[in-house]
Amino acid sequence: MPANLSPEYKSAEAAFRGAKEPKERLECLREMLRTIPKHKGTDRLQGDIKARIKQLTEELSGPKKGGARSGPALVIRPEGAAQIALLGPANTGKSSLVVHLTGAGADIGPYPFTTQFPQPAMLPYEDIQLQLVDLPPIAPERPISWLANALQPADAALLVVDLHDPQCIESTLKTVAILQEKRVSLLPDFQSARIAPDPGADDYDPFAIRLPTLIVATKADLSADPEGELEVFCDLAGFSHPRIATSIKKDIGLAKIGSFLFDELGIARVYTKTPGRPPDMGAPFTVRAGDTVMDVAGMIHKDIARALRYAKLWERSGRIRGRQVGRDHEVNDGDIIEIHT
Ligand SMILES: Nc1nc2c(ncn2[C@@H]2O[C@H](COP(=O)(O)OP(=O)(O)OP(=O)(O)O)[C@@H](O)[C@H]2O)c(=O)[nH]1
Ligand SMILES: [Mg+2]
Repeated sequence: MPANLSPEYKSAEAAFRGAKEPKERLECLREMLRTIPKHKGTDRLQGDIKARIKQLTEELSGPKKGGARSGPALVIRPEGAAQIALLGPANTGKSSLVVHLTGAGADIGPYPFTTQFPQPAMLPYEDIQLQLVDLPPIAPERPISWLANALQPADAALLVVDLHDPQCIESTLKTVAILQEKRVSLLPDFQSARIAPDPGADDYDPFAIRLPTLIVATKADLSADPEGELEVFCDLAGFSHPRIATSIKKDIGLAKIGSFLFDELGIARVYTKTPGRPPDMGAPFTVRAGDTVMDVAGMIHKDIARALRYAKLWERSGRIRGRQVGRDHEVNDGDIIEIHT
């Protein structure tokens, strides 16, 4: 990133990175363009920002006279504890997987390029839900202009591969290369993916999308040794990512996907209670490992976060029972908190 960017620009960029809603992101991009110092050193970045503004504006515009774009949403609003994008070559079983994991309806076909638009569906895991986003195949034959914007809100990805396809390695590497061109990297390590890159670094790219990725091999029912084949595939293709072999026909490996994502994304469920009443164990707030009492309060309401003085906290383990904690106390999965303002 070019040096001498103004503090106004930097704060607009920080807001952009934090914005999940497409509309909010568009506003941040406009603010970035307004505040970026206009000189040669920022030409490329200015061009990038303009291109993103154009794309997002088109995606957000509803049906218009004169035949502008109308139709399904291209950016899915995040819901549930995390958003997970399904990526992969054509016909690997992405839509089938989403249907089996979520019970949603979707277009499934024995031919490539069945799915054309992002399709969200909720995967229940214990008392929370993870949002899966089925996507069209990523292949050189069908470029997807809106892909980078669609992946911006995602927290993680499933790279879905069909080992039964003789072209599997080649087409998967093409998928990864297309993503790379769009500055989307599929990271093998969920832990280090949580550490945000330093915006002050020389090679910092505000448009880089880093998705911790689980490789999901489908159609394990068609193979005598799916796990062995998956290992060979990852060796040959050079993937060090975590991996699971699955089949929807024989129900292999499917249950592991939700628990893997829950654990590796560091999702923590926090239940709330009001003084003198039992806790609400129905719908937990979901945060990430390392988040604080203050973060949970912010999810309840901005005003509550502002007025927060302390909380009383109960741990699921029973180790802590009603202890007073400060706003910076880091919460754990299963905690119950009572907010005092
Ligand atoms: N034997 C077997 N076939 C499967 C399995 N999962 C999916 N299929 C088949 O694979 C084909 C493709 O499935 P889709 O779910 O449409 O694949 P997709 O990746 O969404 O395809 P595109 O949207 O075109 O990229 C269909 O014929 C499915 O029935 C599986 O676990 N075992
Ligand atoms: Mg599909």
